Amino acid sequence: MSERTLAIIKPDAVKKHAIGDIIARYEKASLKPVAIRMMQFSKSTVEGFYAVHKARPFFDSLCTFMVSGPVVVLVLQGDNAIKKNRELMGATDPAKAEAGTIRKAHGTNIEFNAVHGSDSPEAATFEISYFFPQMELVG
Ligand code: IDP
Ligand code: MG
Repeated sequence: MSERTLAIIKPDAVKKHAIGDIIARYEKASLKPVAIRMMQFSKSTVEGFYAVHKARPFFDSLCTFMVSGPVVVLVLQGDNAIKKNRELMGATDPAKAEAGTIRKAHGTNIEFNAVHGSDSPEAATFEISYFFPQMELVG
């Protein structure tokens, strides 16, 4: 079933000039970009986006990381896009990520892990609408 997911190329990966490699991986996996936006998050933007993690001990550190430089926010569309993107990303901790995954290739540690991907249909709906009005999705 074709569905949509939200991906973010995080500040660490943008600084490493990995935008092109990461988008190429999405395309090769038949995850088609239907919206792309490069932006610098404000603190309130990232706190709202990661509100589900508010109680986690790493919340403040995560927010500081996510405002540390520009990010690329994308909507990806394809069959089983949510699960497929999670597989392409690899485990949260790059040290535990499988070979061939984005986090294995570009992640540094459990916090600086190169990419975000929605983890459920509910999260994808919230996350896509957080950044893109419906009319900006070209797929
Ligand atoms: P996910 O990105 O694989 O879905 P989540 O558990 O949703 O992982 O965590 C959101 C983000 O918070 C991670 O991608 C990572 O950047 C950061 N993070 C997760 N766990 C830790 C931790 O134990 N220490 C520091 N940062 C963490
Ligand atoms: Mg998550």
